[in-house]
Amino acid sequence: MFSRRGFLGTAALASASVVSGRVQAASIPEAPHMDKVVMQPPLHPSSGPDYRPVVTLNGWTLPFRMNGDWKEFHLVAEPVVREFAEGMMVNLWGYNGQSPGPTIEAVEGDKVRIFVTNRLPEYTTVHWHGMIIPSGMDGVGGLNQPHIPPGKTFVYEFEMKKSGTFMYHPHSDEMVQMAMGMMGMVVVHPRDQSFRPVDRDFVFVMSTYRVDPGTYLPKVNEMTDFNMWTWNSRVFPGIDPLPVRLDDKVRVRIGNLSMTNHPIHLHGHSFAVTCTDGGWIPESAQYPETTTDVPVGAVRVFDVLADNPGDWAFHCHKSHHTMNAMGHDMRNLIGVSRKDLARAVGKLAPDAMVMGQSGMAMGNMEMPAPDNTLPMMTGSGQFGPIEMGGMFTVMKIRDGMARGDYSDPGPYQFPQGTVAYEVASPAAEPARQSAPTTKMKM
Ligand SMILES: [Cu+2]
Repeated sequence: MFSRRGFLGTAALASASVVSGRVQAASIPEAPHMDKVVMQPPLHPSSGPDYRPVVTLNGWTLPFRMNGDWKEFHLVAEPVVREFAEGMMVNLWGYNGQSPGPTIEAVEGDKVRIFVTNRLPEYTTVHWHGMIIPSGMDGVGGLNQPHIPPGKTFVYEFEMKKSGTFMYHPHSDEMVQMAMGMMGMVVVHPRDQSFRPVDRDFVFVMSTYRVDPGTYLPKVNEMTDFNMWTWNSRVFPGIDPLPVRLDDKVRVRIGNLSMTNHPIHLHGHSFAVTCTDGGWIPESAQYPETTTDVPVGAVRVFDVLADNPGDWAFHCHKSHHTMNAMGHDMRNLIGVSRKDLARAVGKLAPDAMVMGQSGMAMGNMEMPAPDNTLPMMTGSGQFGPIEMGGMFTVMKIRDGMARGDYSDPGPYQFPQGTVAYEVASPAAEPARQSAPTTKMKM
């Protein structure tokens, strides 16, 4: 990582009145690189206006340097290897060592200069989704700028006109580049720190991939039939939990750059959507929810008061989005006698496994899978298998956590007598309405 102090001396040289300075290639800041796939601690600003930084699930914030009154960032578009969860590596494209790229944080009113170096084998651009910027900085290749050829560096310069939550992604061969994981989030903090402050602030972007079992590369021409449903290119149990201190005010910022909507659901609380990529929602227009749909190409931000301690599931409510790669052509066999079926199938395919007679619970089942393939439903908790994959994680709300401590507090210690329990003996047969014995008159 580079030193920001070393650049303070240049402040006097730059004129504060210059809004669009053309910079020399020699002054490109070093590009920080990340090799870890777990949430990095919040990056507190050491220069410029102060703010309470966000944390990125399984990700990090891109450090900046001040150059005069400009905040300078350096993104490097490049091939990366991303671990979706332990046991599965995927060859993606991303930025600065990871896919998605690092979160870019700034403050309303900041002037930012973002260098983009292209180390991909084809051209690219960066579009700043939702941000109010000059047309020539909007990043649609061919329309707003020439595409950035491989090996070249372009510069984007604009003012962060409004605070909020935005996204970045290419507008250049985007079917391929988005399917390969090129995206990231932008958080612009309000200049007035008293505007809707929170104690904890999480951000992530949702994306989907088609990675066939046993392979390492997404199919980039897939349009609908995705099989990996990811938050920051991770799937459960690889997605970081959200550690929260009891009674903290928590903000969760969610971007959707997948090709379908995701109804995102938090257990144990109600929340209000407070911001979209269009801006802050007035308090008079907010209403309580427990699930909010995040449309394609949109951001939804909710604020929640974490006043209910425990381990709370936090997930997409489309059931197949909380699973990993699965066979699509499975028949529904609930209620079919496994013995009869096994006998019939066994004649045709001696190694076949007949499943699904009483549902598809997989707690005690180990299925053979090709290399680099995660189980369809996986993960375990203190009471047994969780049987999830994809877009699922846990908000862990604990009394006694330190402010700003984002370490995983481990499983919840349930107070005695607060967990659903088995009763000693079966209840009496429930009363049932018996069928009418006489014919009804029609
Ligand atoms: Cu979903």
